[in-house]
This record gives sequence, C-alpha cells and structure tokens, in this order.
Amino acid sequence: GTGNTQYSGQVTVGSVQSGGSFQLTDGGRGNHNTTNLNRGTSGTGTLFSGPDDIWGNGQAANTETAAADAAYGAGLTWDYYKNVHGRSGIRGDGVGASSRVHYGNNYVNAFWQDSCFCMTYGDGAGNAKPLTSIDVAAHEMTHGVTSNTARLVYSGESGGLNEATSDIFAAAVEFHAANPNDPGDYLVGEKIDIRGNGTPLRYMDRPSRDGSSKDAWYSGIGGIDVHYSSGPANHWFYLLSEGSGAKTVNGVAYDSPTSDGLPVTGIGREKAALIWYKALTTKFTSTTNYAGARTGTLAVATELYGATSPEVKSVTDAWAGINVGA
Ligand code: ASN
Ligand code: ZN
Repeated sequence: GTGNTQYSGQVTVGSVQSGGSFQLTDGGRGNHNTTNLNRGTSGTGTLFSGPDDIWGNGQAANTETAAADAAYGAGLTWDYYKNVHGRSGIRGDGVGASSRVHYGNNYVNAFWQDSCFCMTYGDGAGNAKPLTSIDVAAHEMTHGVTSNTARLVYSGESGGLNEATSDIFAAAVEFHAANPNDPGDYLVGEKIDIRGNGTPLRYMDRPSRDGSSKDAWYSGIGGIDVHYSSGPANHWFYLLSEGSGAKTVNGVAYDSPTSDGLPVTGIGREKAALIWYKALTTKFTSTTNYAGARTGTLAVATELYGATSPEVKSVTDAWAGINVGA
C-alpha cells in the first residue's frame, strides 16, 4: 500500500487484502501487524484496516499517519537485518513482530516488550512529536534482537551496551534506508524534537553534547542510567565508522574527540556495523561489559580481516579513544 508518513514522505508499506478491505499486515515481512491502541495502554489494539490501501495523510492528526510511519520503520528494520546480516526477523525465525501506536495520552516515549513481541509508540506531547521515526523504530526493534541474542542485562555496563546496540543499529537502519526525507545520521530521535528546542535525544560523535551521556569509559560508569552509559559505545561506533575529528555526513556536522588525544581512522559504517552485529550474535553474553566488548569486537575483526589488518588497528584505536584499553 501507500503510506503518507509524517517523517519519511510518501512510501510503500506492506499490507494484505481481505475481502473488500485492506489490513496493515506486512505479508512480505513475517506478517508484521500494526495496531491502534486508540489512547489505551493495554491489549493488542485494533489492526489498522480500511477500504483503500492508502494509510495516513502526513499529518499527526490523521490516526493512520502514525501507523504508516511505524509500519514503514518496521519494514526498513526488517529489510536491514535480512538484507545486510541475513537475519530473518528479530528472532531469526521469519516471524514478524507487531507495532502498537497511539499508546496512552501525551506519552513521550516508545518501548519494546519481549512478552508481546511488540513495540509501542506514544504520540508525544507539546512540542514532542509522535515517537514513530525510523531511528526510534529501529532502536526499539533492536532491543528485541538483543533479547534474542546476547541478552545483555539491562543494568550496569551490559545495560549501556544494550542501549548502545539499539542506537548503533538505529543509525545503521536509517543510513541503509537512505530516505530523502530522513537521510542517515549519527543522531538519535532528531525528528521527534523531544525537548522542544530542536535538539536530538542523543549524539554519537560526542555523546556528552546531550549534557548527560558519557564520551568515554570510566570506573563507575555502570552506576549511571543505561541511556547515558551507552555513550562510550555509541562514540566507539562513530569513531570506528567515520574516524576522529570534524566531518560532515549528509549535511550534518560532527566533531568527534578521543579520550587519549590520538587519531582514529574510520573504516566505514558498514564494516563497523558488521563487527558489532557479529560480536553481539557470536561473542557477547548477558554480562558482557566494556572490556568484554573490546575483546569480542577485536576477535570478530581479526576473524573477518586478519590480525594485522587496518580494520583491527582501527577497532583497537577506537576503544583506546573511549578509554578502554588492553
Ligand atoms: N525508549 C526507551 C528505550 O528503548 C524505553 C526504555 O527506557 N527502555 O530505551
Ligand atoms: Zn532503548
């Protein structure tokens, strides 16, 4: 069908025809369903359906618009994991999850739940827009991937790595989608305007730009909120992808420092994401901490590119750049 989204323009979304009506079930992507909670806070919600195969009008006031954005983001995330990493769905079993939109009243968040194999989006409040952007969808669905792979415990250093995994693949999905209305960036939630001043939720080049996230590892980082202890790993991903220093990507200016003052040479985000994905799915465990993430990613990079490769050197330098050393 045709989705008239709030954030990504006019797009194609997966639907199925049932009798004379269409349903927002993505038949090509594991029958991922998009449902309407209609301001409720529990239950499966009502599957979006209608007489035509056109969803939303680009405006938040239209009930179907959030559904179009959520269905599109879920489809992009499915396509990214399938086409880039050969992973068929969040569990790798070909089964789609589901998305619930219009959760509660003035709810300014989105979340993944293993119990329903579903993600849920609030409509925002005040200046904060609906949470249904591509990067937020990919962030939440990636919590499902983490839950079905490394199972990183959602507290302490492993919790920060869990959060960073969601931010890393949020960026990777957004870049991979290359939607002209939302080209890829190393910002999280920049479309939502969650603070009402135009700033994103998080920055990966220098996470401390948000005032709370950390740029580098320190003893005790496991004691802070997981959305802040994710900072060093997000920063590691940026450094490994793009390298240290100033750079503009898709029109967004970045400036990424290193904690040791030494430069890092970027290897490109595709290789960086591949290294993180393979580490997540073959090396990390529920209790992996920053030191363990370094060990795991170095093992993966060595297997992929060889011990004396430039890739292994950049992985090493990026960890040193966030104060995680040998
Ligand atoms: N949106 C938040 C997240 O995915 C919800 C939470 O705090 N878990 O990180
Ligand atoms: Zn998260």
